[in-house]
Amino acid sequence: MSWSPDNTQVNSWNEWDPLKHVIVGRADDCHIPPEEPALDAKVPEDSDMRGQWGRRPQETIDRANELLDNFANQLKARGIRVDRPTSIDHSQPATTPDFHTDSQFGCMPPRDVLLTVGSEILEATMSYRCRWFEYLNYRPLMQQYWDEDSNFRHEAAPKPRLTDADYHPDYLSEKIGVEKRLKWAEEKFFVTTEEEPLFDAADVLRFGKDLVVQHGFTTNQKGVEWLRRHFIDHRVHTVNFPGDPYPIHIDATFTPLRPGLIVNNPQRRLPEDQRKMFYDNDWEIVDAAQPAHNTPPPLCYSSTWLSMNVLVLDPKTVCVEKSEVYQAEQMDKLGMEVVEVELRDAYAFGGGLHCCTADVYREGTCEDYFP
Ligand code: ABU
Repeated sequence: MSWSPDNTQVNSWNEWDPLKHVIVGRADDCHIPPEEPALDAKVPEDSDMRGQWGRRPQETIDRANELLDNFANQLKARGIRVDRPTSIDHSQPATTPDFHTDSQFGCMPPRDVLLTVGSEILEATMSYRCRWFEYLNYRPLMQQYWDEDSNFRHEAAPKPRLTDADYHPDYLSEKIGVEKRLKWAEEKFFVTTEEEPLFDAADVLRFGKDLVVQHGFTTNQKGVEWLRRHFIDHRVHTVNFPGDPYPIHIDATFTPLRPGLIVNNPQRRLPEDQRKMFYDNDWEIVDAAQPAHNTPPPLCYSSTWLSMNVLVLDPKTVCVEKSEVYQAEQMDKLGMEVVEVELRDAYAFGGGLHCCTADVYREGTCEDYFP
C-alpha cells in the first residue's frame, strides 16, 4: 500500500528517510517539576531553574505554542501529516506505591517518550518521576493508530519503580562542579544506578538494522540491554560521550543527516574505539558548527547545543532553528537544503526541532548500513 495522508501507517527505520507523518508536541500546561534526583542532576548548577517549580508562565506557554503551531503548519505545507498530543492535567501529582512528586512535566517533547522502529511505537520507561505518566498525553493518538493501522505494534517498556535505589546519592549534592562531573562521565558513573532498566527514547538513534543508544543520565546499561532483548532483529550499540557533564539524550550530540554522514558535537566527541563501525563502513563524522548563542534561553533545561537538534525531512533537506545561523551555514555546505524554523522561545519546554517531534511514517525499509 502506498502512503496516503488519510490512512495511518506506522513505519520509520531511520532518522533521514523522507518524512510523511509526524507528531509535534504542545506546550500546554507545561510545568517546571519539583526537585527530584534525576532531574536535579541535569539542571546546571548555575541555572536560573534551581529551586524553582510550578506552572510555567502563561505568556511563555502561549509563545511556545505559537511557534510549535507554526512549525506544524510549515510541515503540513510540505505535504507532511502532523498529529498533536492531547494534554493531560500536568499540575496533578504523580503518585505510585513507590514515589510521590507534586507535579508532572508536559507534552513536549514527544521524542523523549516515543521510539518508532518500523511499525512499532515503543513507550520508553523514562527515568524522571515527573515524567512517569507522560505517555498518557499520546495515548489518544496511539489508540487512533491502533484502530487505523492493522500492522501497528503499540508497545510499552516495563514501568520502572523509581525508588531512591534508582539514583546515586553522590549526584544529589548541591555543588559537584563541572570537573568532577566530567570525571564521572568519563568513568561512566551517572546519576541513575543499575537497579532496573531505564531509558528515554531520545537516547536512541535509528540506523536501519542498527540502533545506537547513549548510556548516560537517562538511560542505564540495563535499559540498553532491555532494548537489545526487545528488538531481536536489530544490532544495539552502546555509545558514550565523555565530554558531556550532563549527558541526557543523544540528539544534541550525534546527528545523522543521511547514509554516510553524521554531525558530532565537538565538545562531546564519540571516542575513537566507538567510531569503528562507522569508519569501517565509510561513514564520515564531522564536527558540528558552534551554536549561535552563548547561553540557553531562560528556564531551559537544555544546553546551547540544541543548535544541532535538527529535524531531517529527507536526505537532502533539514529543518534548522532560524537563529542558528552557523549550523544552517554548515548544513548548506554539507549539501543540505535548509528549512528555517523559528523555535528558540520553545526550547525551555524540552528541546529543539528533533526533540519536539516523533516520527510516525518515513518512506523506506529496514536497511543494513553496517554489513
Ligand atoms: N534533549 C536534548 C538536550 C541535550 C542537551 O542539553 O544538550
